[in-house]
Amino acid sequence: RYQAIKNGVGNTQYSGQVSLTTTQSGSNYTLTDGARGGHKTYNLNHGTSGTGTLFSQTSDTWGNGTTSNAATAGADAHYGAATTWDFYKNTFGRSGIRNDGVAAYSRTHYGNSYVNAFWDDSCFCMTYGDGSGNNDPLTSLDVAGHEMSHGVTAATANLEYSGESGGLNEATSDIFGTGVEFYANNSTDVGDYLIGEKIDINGDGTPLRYMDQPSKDGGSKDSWYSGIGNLDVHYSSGPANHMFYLLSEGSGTKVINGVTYNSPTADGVAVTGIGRDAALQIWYKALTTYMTSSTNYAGARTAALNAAAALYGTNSTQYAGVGNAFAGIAVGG
Ligand code: ASN
Ligand code: ZN
Ligand code: CA
Repeated sequence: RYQAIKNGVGNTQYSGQVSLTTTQSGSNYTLTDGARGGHKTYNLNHGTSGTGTLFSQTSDTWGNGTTSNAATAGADAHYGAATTWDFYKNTFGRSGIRNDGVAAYSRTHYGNSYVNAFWDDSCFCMTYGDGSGNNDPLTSLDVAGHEMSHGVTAATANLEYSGESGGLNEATSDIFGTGVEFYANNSTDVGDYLIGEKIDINGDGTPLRYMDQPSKDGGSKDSWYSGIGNLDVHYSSGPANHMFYLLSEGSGTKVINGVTYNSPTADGVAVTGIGRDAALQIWYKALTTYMTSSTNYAGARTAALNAAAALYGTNSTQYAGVGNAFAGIAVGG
């Protein structure tokens, strides 16, 4: 049967109106992205196993911006997968999560009032719950980028998901999820150094995590200390998130896209940022070339210094910036 790659329209819940790559098959359109490995987006319709049904309809306009239309979450998820694909391809030359050109797939409407989203390496797939009261799907762009980046980590350094390496694994997902959000350059979903600011996961509109000062979430730490590996990985990620913010933007107060950040350093010494683009390149090279499954915070510093040396040289401001940013989270030589 005749199949063609199409440019559909998504009326998303979190990112406004976006273009979606879809597939026309006879008189139907499906959420199948033929431009990015064939990524498919499914509707579990509140089930918790299998794939449910592929989003399919006779119109190529998807969702209505609210949870009243099941395809809205499909549009957000499909947009998140495409933007994550494009971020990795155009920022790092990485073709898909495993760098083999193969797409994952997405499942939306998992369970009932399920307040989480997760990557599963065994199915090579992404799953999104609908959030509290099935009203706040976990399909925002930074969450999508966070979760699929777990697949990238699994395919590269494979940081073990416990102890300090677990915190580094989590931070890597926050770092690249944030990279995806900035990459999108979406006027209704601007980039920030907050995680989950759109999904109202706390019920009071506050974000899940803050990279400039992770302790603002009430559980994460701003700086490394011996024993941080005993925390939940979503809290021991704090120092690495903080390091990435310092490396990108520097310490102190700064307004970016209308959000005010205030980033302290462990030793009170001011840090100058090297810019987010260079910080992303350094973290990606560190992850994919120098880190291993057991890398800890000290090892992450060495990996990032090695990456900065390879990319920019040891006399560069970028190399010095890595040392300064790690000193800012109490990880030194
Ligand atoms: N959403 C969670 C995360 O990516 C799922 C998990 O517990 N791994 O961190
Ligand atoms: Zn995670
Ligand atoms: Ca965000």
